[in-house]
Amino acid sequence: MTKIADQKLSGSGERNFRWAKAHMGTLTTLAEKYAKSRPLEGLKLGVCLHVTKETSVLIDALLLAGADVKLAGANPLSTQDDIAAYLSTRTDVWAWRGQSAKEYGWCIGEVLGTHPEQLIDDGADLHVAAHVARARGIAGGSEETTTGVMRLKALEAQGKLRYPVIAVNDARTKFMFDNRYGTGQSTFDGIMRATALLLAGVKVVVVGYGWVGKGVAMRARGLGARVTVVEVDPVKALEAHLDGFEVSSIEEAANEGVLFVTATGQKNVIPYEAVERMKEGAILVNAGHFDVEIDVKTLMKKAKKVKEVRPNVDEIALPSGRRVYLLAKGRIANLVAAEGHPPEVMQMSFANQMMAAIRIHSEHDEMEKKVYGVPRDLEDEVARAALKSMGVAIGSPTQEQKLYARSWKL
Ligand code: RBV
Repeated sequence: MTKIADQKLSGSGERNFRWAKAHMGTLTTLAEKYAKSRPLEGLKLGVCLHVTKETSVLIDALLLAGADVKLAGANPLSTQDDIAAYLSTRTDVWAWRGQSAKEYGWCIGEVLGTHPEQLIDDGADLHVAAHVARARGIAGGSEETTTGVMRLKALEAQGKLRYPVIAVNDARTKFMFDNRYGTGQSTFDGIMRATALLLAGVKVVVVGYGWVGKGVAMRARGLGARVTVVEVDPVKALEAHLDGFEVSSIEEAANEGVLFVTATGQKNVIPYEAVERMKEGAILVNAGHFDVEIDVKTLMKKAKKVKEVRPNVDEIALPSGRRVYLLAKGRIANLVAAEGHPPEVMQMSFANQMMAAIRIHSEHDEMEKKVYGVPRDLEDEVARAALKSMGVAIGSPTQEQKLYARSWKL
């Protein structure tokens, strides 16, 4: 009941699992605690996450807490085949790198076919597939990323959500760190592995100034790039301006940029017309969950020639005679061209996932068919544990200070 690329990679997968685990103290402390109490004993848990070394540490924790886990990858190109091989020695896995869209959907179908009682998802493809199948037998679930939460909130607004979901993405200990510092670093990790080009002095255009865009723009600046932000939300555009970035429209920025990074969760934020105006050699990178942010479809239709010039780099000859380069086929480049976010960041996201899974399991009867946030006390618990794992000590307010904060009266 497993389909992966190559079982022989499991030794390498186990080494990478151990490396990540050693840097994910927040999650492993929780894992040790729940390995004793086993709050997920016997729970059939369907999981759709990027199959990475960090995810293997979460899967390990869920298994130790007693869950019966079935795993599919959350993107056709993001699976680390050695990790899939290692995890398949411990549970059922349907994931390999380089799937067609059809194979990707098939893997999700296999997980649903095991009749899970609860789901963990990244991007909501598993949740949506479950809903198409009327979500029979599913008591609840959680969601990892902005795009997935957007999709689930849309279902909720239409009155179509069939079970309670915890939006792990909406925890401050997730989005402020994973989306910003995680994507900020791993996107450039992907860009550098794929292109090996210099970033200092280069005009980088970041499309979107949400938490991901902020992280990408901040790291681009740190690398010495000249950064322009494209943002259509007036408040976010203002923020980018006061953060000291050039702020522009995609039409304007298209003429100037050398490296373009999308981080919006929206479709066609780099339309084909913008690509047509770009300089010779411009590089296009997507850091958002789905491959819809750059209009790759039209680009491929119009292209005179497409050729892979390096792993994860396609050279596209345009009708104008100019060439542009597309990274990772327009899919989430930090996971396709690099290894995703670093473990120290994912320990927080996945500690939230672990606690969300336990909460849904124990409380779904009292919950409504709604998208829930993560309670503030859980966020604080994760932040404290993360600080400890990073060797940072903080104080606490005195009794006098606590009283002072509450002392204001009319
Ligand atoms: N993401 N996972 C990893 N190393 O396992 N890296 C990134 C990893 C998740 C991240 O939480 C983000 O919200 C999501 O991928 C986008 O699909």
